[in-house]
Amino acid sequence: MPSRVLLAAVAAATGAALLLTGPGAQAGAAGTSLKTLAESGGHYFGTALTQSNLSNSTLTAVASSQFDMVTPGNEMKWDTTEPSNGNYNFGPGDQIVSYAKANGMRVRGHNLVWHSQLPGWVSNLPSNQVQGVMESHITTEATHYKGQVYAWDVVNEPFNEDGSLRQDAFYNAMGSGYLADALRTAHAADPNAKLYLNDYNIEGENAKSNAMYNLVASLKSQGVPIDGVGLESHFIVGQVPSDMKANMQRFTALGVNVAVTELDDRIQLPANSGSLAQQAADYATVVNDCLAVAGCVGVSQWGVGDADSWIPGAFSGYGAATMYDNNYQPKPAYSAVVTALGGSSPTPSSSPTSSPSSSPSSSASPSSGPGAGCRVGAVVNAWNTGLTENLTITNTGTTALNSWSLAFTLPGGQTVTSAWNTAITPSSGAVTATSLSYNGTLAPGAATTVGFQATHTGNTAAPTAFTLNGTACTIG
Ligand code: G2I
Repeated sequence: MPSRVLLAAVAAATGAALLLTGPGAQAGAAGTSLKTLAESGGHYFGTALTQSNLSNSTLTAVASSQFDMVTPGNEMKWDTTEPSNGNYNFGPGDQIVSYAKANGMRVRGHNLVWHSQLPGWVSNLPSNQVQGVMESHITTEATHYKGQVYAWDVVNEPFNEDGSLRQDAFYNAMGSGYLADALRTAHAADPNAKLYLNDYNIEGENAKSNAMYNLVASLKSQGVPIDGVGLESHFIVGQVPSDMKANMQRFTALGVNVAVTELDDRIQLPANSGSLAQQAADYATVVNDCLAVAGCVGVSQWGVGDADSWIPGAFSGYGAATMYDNNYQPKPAYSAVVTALGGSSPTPSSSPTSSPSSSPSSSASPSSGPGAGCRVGAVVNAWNTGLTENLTITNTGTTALNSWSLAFTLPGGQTVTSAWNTAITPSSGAVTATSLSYNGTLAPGAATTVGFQATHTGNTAAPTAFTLNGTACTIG
């Protein structure tokens, strides 16, 4: 090929590649996205949007390209929709529905009955008027949106942490019967909408989720229309319950769907490559748990990007809870979710670099011999086609290291795609992970944690042997 033709071809290819970057970037060369990947498995991938979000074109570019389900962040709540008795305002909610329709997205209605964002006039009603007002509110709102919402969170957050019902205006007036009454009223207004009870801290098995389980079982046995349970899933990084899948399965065994309705995973700021990697593993865990449960219909993130998240305002010092950073660039969690959904993982702009640092000087470190010793603990988080692995390296010897290199062999089929706190080369087979400028020093007894993300073809095992600066390490 003449060189100028080659140059033109390279330029064209480069141009095409550039089109795939930036806000709303597609996930890979095949033009995949969260929504197309989710849809290929019969699921949806949603986000919450508020009215003010709609005027941010960077945000909406991501929203419309990546998500196929919208939950209005505030616009369908009682304080907006019926600020005074009998006076309804559906304008803000209608704007969200119009945006969703224009972009081929469905809507999760959120919510009809909730103790919060409830106008004072409802809480101040004499108790013998609450049932009528609640039924009117549900009927009017669900009728207004009839045929336009896929699902309703009919009652939001009914439980206290100990599994007792909140003593809000509805419970105080009607007792526990308000839940069945709300569901029946919503069903009468929009028989095709899926009706959900939604709550937080019910993702694992605990007193609150047990109470939700018992409630759903009781409602089902009475023939009350209930289609699903929403697990809000507002997590702290590293704390996704290990029994989330089992918990979802026990709900679906009752004959209802489950959905992850408000996913975020907050990090103590500032985020670093380690916390972002753990967040990526957490997001992958949640998505994989949903995919593994027949009857888990989809996952929604609460907000598009970190700039839209409620977390910094509610939890001082925490943030970075979504898959997109403040500039709507995808974070490692985005890649992890793409991979979990079966796509090919892009390299997110904010992922930790895996480019090799300058080679450590071998003379700076002792090799095997008197004074040398090490221990390596490996923790693997795997999903269907990918994994993350954290390696904690402890200097168990008596001599300080100034730099280190850790040799190990990756199980067959594993290929490293990115690394944090280390550089790994080559990407498969017998590899070496080397220290970076800031973690080469390892005093006797000191430990450092590094890690990597890899694709796999079925073998998700950790390496079985490690050698640090030529010394064989113990495992554990
Ligand atoms: O709190 C996070 C979510 C927990 N589950 C139910 C969701 O409905 C809830 O969403 C949040 C919204 O994202 C926030 O935007 O609900 C909050 C209220 O409980 C919303 O915050 C409120 C602020 O507290 C108000 O000061 C503000 O006027 O948003 C209002 C509207 O912007």
